[in-house]
Amino acid sequence: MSDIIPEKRQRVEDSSKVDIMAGGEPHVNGKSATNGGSHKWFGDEPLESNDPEIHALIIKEKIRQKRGLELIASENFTSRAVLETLGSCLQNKYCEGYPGQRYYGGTQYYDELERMCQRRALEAYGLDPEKWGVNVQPYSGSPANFAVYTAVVGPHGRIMGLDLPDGGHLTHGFMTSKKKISATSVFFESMPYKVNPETGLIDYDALAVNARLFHPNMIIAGMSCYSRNLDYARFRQIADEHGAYVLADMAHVSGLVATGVVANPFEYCDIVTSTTHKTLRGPRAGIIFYRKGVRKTLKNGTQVMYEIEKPINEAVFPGLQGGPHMHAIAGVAVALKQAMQPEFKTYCQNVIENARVMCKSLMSRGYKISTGGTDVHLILLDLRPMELDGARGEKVLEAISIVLNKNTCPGDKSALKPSGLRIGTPALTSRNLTASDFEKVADFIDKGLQLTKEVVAASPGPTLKEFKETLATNPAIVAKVNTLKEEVENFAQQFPLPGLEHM
Ligand code: DSN
Repeated sequence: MSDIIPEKRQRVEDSSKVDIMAGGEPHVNGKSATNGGSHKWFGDEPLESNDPEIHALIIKEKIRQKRGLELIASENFTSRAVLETLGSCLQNKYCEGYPGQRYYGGTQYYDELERMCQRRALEAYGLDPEKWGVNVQPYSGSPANFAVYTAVVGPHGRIMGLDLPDGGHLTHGFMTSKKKISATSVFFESMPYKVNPETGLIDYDALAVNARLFHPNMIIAGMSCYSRNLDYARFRQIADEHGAYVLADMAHVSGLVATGVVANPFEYCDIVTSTTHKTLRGPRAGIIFYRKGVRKTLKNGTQVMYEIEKPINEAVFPGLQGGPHMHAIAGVAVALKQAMQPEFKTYCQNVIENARVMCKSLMSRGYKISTGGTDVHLILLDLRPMELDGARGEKVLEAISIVLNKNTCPGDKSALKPSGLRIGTPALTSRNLTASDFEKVADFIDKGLQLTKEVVAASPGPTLKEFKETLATNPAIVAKVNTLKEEVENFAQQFPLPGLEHM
């Protein structure tokens, strides 16, 4: 016991599974806890007794997921098989380097595993290994994008991405007039393109005009909140005027691309990045596809080759990352295999169908949907006609166990007061909700937003603080919130939580 400091001794004594033998020697399951065997310092104790506080929070979160309606467009419920890889022995090992060239011993199974993931990634997207390569090591989408810019355009290279308030992503070069917010606008020169504030559709003509002034090295075709197919052919055409690369960040739609239910970026783009946990339903990780072989043939017949494979791989490791997260890479491999099953295509078709059903249902109740519809897994609800804003809508919906996020709408003057709500269907479709269930979800959203109007009316003043206080304390409002929350939770609990029901 001498090697256990008093604070640790206290924790041992707190554990219900440990009995203190005469002399203060902790024993677990009859074996000495300080002398090998299954003692808690050895690491064999279940979380529940080893760390009841963290365990309790996980249980609370699981209950929240089960009782709530998860509509965040970028989230999903991954499978039990993927969760098993994440909690497996693969989490223990360092594997810096690439298959066949590691900086650590003991990596023989990891080489096999990473190669398998690479093969499946190319297969899932129907890519010829002679023409495309893939790096499966990025920790997530943001580092994947940063690695691509580092490798392909270099420091202060010029990038053009959809502006964040117009539905783009932070890592597509986001900055404001006051501040370079994303490091991608600090280390690279960025100029945004926008959507048309009237239609909500990407203004490709304005992009073409601005590209002629900016002469980008890369144009990014990707989004975080845009409900229409991207016109990759048009991006290609605009980029070609400047010899620029086209990077598709297909993070949101990667499952939908794999199953061919939305436009395919691989036809027109040079590089494609993605996260793997959104519509693809895998673990939290990132991936980069890059072209190989001939980039273009000049008029004199000379072939210009793609020379991005080595720079991209070197940018990921050792440029920006250390050891790859092999447990996550194994999870990506599992998700990619699942994505090639016919059932996954049905799932993706349902994701889009359910988004359309919600869209129609909300529009029939008089709501305004940006772009007037959807081709993908999300819709953007514009609350300006209701004289509401996204922050207030999000708060009330959260109070009734509907989780989604506030979002700017085309033409919003301030990103600080977004006037819309982004609503996505991937997660609830994974919980087996069908079109008629999504009608019901639309009905709950409608009730929640009508209640939001009541909270605004009952607030003593116009600030968000006053609004939140009213929501939390006004007895009539609290009673309505509780009734609606109970209805939502009773409905949501009928549906299974993939991967978690057995735990
Ligand atoms: N933050 C994610 C989203 O919600 O769209 C993208 O990385």
